[in-house]
Amino acid sequence: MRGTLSTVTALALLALSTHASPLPQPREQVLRCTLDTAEQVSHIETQNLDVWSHHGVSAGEKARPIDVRVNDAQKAALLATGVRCEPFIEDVAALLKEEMIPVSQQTLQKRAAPSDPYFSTYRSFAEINAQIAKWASAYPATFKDLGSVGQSAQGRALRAFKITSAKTGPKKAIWLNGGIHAREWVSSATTMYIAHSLLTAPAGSPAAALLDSLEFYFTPMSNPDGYEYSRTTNRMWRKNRGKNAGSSCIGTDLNRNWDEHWNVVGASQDPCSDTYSGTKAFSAPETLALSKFALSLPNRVAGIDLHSYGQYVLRPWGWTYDAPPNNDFYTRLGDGMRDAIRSVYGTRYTSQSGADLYPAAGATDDWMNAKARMVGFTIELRDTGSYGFALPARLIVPTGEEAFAGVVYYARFVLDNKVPILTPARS
Ligand code: 0X9
Ligand code: ZN
Repeated sequence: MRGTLSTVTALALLALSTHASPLPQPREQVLRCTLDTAEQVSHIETQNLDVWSHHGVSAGEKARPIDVRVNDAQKAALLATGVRCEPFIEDVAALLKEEMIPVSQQTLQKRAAPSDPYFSTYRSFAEINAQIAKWASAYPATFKDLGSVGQSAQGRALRAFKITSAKTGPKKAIWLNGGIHAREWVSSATTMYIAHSLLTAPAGSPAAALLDSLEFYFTPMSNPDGYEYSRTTNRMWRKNRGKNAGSSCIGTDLNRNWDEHWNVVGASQDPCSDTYSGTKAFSAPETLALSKFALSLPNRVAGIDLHSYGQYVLRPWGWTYDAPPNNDFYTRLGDGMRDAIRSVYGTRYTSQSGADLYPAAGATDDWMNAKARMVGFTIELRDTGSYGFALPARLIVPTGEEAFAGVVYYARFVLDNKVPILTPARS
């Protein structure tokens, strides 16, 4: 989606500026709607409807349809505006039940590469931490538990670990960050799956070979408070759970709170918005701690921030349509990751700039590229909207397998190519 920055800013904000409502009730649906008039756009905004699709909400012929979650009353009011909608997800409650059906042990065994039962379902914060402890004792030569690199707003530990081979010598560092958005459960699951794949990579495989030249650093759960809140109270929660002075609304969007063109586009200063960027860059303890952690890695060269959904490989910039210096490097890398992902199960990801999804500033990826001297990407994992955030647990492993292929490609690429260091983007 292209347009003038100001128009797009407003529209992109609309896409996410929902005040999340409680856990979806029975008979909530997701409708796919094509907006024809400004009134219809404004209805979505004033009613704070939960828009699931990534791109902005806009009216007119060229506008892409949007996916919006509604209950019966909201649906009636929306349709009264004359908007053209079709049911896209008939029953959100049924979808959420399906999400939680664990994969049977039998199904896991039947897979070509039998997987760990850990990946049969979405795991809690405590279970993720227990798995980290388990790996530390099972793989003492390759796995190092780095403990806590900081605390969330509610005092939960931000856990980190490192995977590399026992081989010594100069190594480059890659950082994989998961779970910054609470409701994107498959992000943390995939981050853990990538760790699992590295730990269990057969000797002599391309993945195992990477560990002789690289250190992989993981922060699989960078928004633990939001994640737990999404598990227990409001499945569609996105932000952290920090209090906001002077407002009863909770939370900062941790992917709008980084110190890179903070708040210039695609972010809100309304604490009730789902894209609230905080009082200043790094006002949230989570982003401050994660940024310090990344900067503490002197050999850092690259990082990926994992999100869902949409199936995108997003290269810089995310805050401006301008192409970065060395755009060719980024495009070749992104396109190669897309193709590597597709080679596993044929799943089609789109390789493009973050801004071409919609411009949004203060995000992790742009900070990596502009401020941390790292090659930074965002990956939006499965799917393209059929399940949206509520991806069934049976899809954790396939999503992880293909994402791992993308990560292997990416790691090889940054090893084999001269990594461009971007000068800070112009302000
Ligand atoms: O809006 C976001 O933060 C990301 N999409 S999501 O639906 N997972 O929330 C996209 C971020 C892409 N990167 C930048 N715009 N910098
Ligand atoms: Zn996200």
